[in-house]
Amino acid sequence: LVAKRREDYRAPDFTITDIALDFTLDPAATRVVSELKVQRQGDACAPLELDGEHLQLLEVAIDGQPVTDYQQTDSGLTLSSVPDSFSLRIVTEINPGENKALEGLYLSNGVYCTQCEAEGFRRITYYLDRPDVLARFTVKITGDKASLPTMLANGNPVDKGTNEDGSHWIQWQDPFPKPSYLFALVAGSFDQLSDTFVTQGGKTVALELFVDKGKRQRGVFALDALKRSMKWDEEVFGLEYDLDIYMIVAVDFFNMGAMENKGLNVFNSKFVLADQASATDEDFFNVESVIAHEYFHNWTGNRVTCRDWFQLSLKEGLTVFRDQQFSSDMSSPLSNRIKQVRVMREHQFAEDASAMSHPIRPDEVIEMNNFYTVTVYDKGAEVIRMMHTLLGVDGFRAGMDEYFRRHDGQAVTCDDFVSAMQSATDIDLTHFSRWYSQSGTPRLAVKRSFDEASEVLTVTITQQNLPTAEQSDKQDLFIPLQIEFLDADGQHVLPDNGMYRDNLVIVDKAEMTLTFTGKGQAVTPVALGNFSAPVKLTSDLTPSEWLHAFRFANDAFSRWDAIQQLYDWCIEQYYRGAPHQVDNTIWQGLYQAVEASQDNPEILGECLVIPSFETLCQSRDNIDVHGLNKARQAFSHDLAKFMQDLLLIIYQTNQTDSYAYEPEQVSSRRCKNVVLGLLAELPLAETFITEQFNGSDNMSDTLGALKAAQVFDLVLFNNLMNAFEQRWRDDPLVLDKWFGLHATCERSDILAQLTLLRQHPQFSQQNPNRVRAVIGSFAFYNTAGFHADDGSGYRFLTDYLFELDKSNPQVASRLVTPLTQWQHYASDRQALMKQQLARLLDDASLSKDLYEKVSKALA
Ligand code: BAL
Ligand code: ZN
Repeated sequence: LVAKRREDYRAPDFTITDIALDFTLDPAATRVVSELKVQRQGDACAPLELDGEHLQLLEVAIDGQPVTDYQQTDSGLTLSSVPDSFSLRIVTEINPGENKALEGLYLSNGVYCTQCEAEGFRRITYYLDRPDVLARFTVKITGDKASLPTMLANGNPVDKGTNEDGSHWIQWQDPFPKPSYLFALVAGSFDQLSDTFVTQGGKTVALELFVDKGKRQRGVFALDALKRSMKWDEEVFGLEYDLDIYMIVAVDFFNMGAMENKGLNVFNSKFVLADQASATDEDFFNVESVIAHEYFHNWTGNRVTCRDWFQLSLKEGLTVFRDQQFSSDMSSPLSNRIKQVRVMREHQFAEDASAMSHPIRPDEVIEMNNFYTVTVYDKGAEVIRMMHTLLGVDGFRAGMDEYFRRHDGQAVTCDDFVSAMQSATDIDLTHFSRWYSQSGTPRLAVKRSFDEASEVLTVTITQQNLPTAEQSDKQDLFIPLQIEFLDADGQHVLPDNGMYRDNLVIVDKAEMTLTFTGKGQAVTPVALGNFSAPVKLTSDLTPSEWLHAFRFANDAFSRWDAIQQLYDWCIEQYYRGAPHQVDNTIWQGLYQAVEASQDNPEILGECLVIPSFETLCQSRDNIDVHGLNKARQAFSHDLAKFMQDLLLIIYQTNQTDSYAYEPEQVSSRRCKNVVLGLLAELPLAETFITEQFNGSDNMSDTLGALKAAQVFDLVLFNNLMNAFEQRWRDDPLVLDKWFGLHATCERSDILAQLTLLRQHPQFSQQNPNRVRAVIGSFAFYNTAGFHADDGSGYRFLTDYLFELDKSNPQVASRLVTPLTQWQHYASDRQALMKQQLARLLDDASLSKDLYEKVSKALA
């Protein structure tokens, strides 16, 4: 298997200006007629090399004449001598019913649906399946009228009719040239929600949402979220929708979260369906943010797309940044920022430290599906955010305007984006743009030294960029570091030198120093405000200074982070077997910090979350997994015990009235449920958990009670879980929460439990959501079970991956991630993990998805 390299990009020798597709839908034998207008644009002798996989070729004709002198392989079709401009007709047959990989056109639960990004279109017909070939699509769909009353494709419906055999047909036309990855087709029987949106230019757009029969009510929130997204993009970026109709279809079988196909988004139903009874506040949040994300792609992704797949972050990093800004405007900047940073610290830092490390713009790819990563998406968004910080709101908007002015209708690169941004700022972005090519998490250290004689306090900021798996040479990056300085009274002070602007320094070399003259030595630097750069920060702050920072820092994120750093320090003392180092001053300090925040449930709820095991791993090496996990649990227990009276008060004062998904209630519920999770460490919690479960009128509180029961005791947990199963047994999407809770339960018989879950009537290996809920939850979040000392957790996952890889390599490749991230653990554990990876690599039939990750993890 050979890797493709970014530097090998060549413009295609041909382009396709128009494509007319004609589908006759059939579960086992769908016929696809494709009529292409092909235009040579490169080498006069070049053959036409079309991509195609899993296709049965029936006919090829050029300008109406049948052709037989072509070469057909497993991966494509080559026509050696073709004119410079011609029409090409290709007829293929495909089998959507047998397509369990869920790429291309597939049939599940009676619904035909497509997923073409990144390279799925080649499973539908032979084509130049690359994002820099933009064509106008016309699509005719013929299907059974009774079972497929709804048949959709991109663009606007232009014609329809009924055939004599009782089937019906419809024709769609998309006026915007687009790459094949944005093609979509859906056919099935749905409940439909309809609405309209009037753009700021006065155009009325029809909005249509299609959901499973009987789920209409659960689609209302998503449709509203769409309207909020459309309005926000007009207000903040001046971007209007461009077609007459915008459709969203929710399907149950989907590898990704959702897909931004032009005018016809296809969604995993998990990110559409939400109501009070069945969805948590977090679900509502996710629905709104994914709806927004896919909508925002209409400009950042569809109108301006990627030249090649190495440029994926061009559209994904930018669109994640845009959806993050939207969510923050819809709810609260602080809780949003904390959520985003948790993803970075738990998952992206882990990826950067692993064998799968790659820059946000990767250089080498074997299987593109492996690069829809937290690095490309979330670190990509952090890079855009740093530009936003450097350019300011107006500068960033000016850069975006210029980007669309230059590139609307084109397929471009990350360099093109930076160049448009460059036009809107005096800052030279050349150094900054290394963020696109360098992988790894920079380490920043902030340290102080005091010279008694001159009374000068020096703050030294160093950056270190360690080699990563695929890249040994590193350069210093251009890092915007938000920082504030507090004196002993909590007053803000400024250094003599070095500030770029208010609260911001630019760390663009290995070391820089800031000095304070005559301010004494009690100056506390509070760095990385608002997580201004995706770096790991260490500093020489003491526990009492973290508490000081919490009390006096202006930046709300820094206040939260100060408590997190202090927790990390405390857990480290437990881990080293010295819990007494966490003395009464620290407990009292934490108590007072919590007490002082009682009227702010938002920050309180976040501050009472103990750093996750995964986050703790990112600042440690040679980890004794069970030692660290137990240290974390013991610290949580002692914290709950010390604060018991205060936690009870907070639990009571944060009860909410009848349910509404709105920011204040969300914060209170979150705070209450985080507190219940801590109280679950104590015997008195049983009543609270049971009462909350029985009295709950919403899924957030129900799940909060179940999570607390999981911590409290197995008997209570099992009782409540059984009741939950009774209530939701016919609703697999909701039951995923139950699957996930069982799979993360730290119990000695967890593997037997997992086997039972796999036998559950609602479990289906064909459905990615079920697989992620059971196997994914176990591998990613069941620390004790997955990392069992005898290696049985690793073996269980590996055995499962052998099976799953045969039907759905894309999902299998996601699930192998925890096994590939062995770098932080002690060597005996690394050996156990590698043993299982080696079993996978030994399998000659391994998919290229798994091969790429496993072989790198063992290199
Ligand atoms: N483009 C793949 C799904 C998403 O990021 O929107
Ligand atoms: Zn996206």
